[in-house]
Amino acid sequence: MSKEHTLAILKPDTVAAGNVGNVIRVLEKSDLRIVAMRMIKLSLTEAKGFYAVHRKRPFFQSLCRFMSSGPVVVMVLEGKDAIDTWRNMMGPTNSEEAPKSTVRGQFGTNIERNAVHGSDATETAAEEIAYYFPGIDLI
Ligand code: FUP
Repeated sequence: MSKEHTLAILKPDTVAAGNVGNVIRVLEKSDLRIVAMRMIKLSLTEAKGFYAVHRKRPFFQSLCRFMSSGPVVVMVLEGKDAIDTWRNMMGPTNSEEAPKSTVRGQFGTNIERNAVHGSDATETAAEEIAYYFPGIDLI
């Protein structure tokens, strides 16, 4: 796979803990490049829209409350196999099970407060990037 783009979110726990710079440092030392970035606060409705695929799951309400509890940083990352590369850097969903070498292992707390999000496939990456960066011109 050649050059790819993915959406990363530094979740409210990362911002509240003052770990935005730490995650950016990890990214800047990696083979990925941050090509767009902004800080926003999701409304509860926006969080529900973003995680709509999980709307029937028992953790949905709590997840959406958490995601709308404070500012987040949304980013577009670029690089070779960016989607898988970022997900490998993130580590598994549950921060309690994530190796310390991963972002979720280092900066997350549990399965809900897990520090970061990353798109999981080419189509979702395109949708998520368009949602947070409408009209962005990625080559
Ligand atoms: P991931 O792709 O690793 O972000 O994980 P999922 O798409 O399965 O889940 C999306 C988000 O839902 C996770 F980041 C955290 C949250 N979640 C929970 O809060 N509880 C669960 O049991 C599973 C996921």
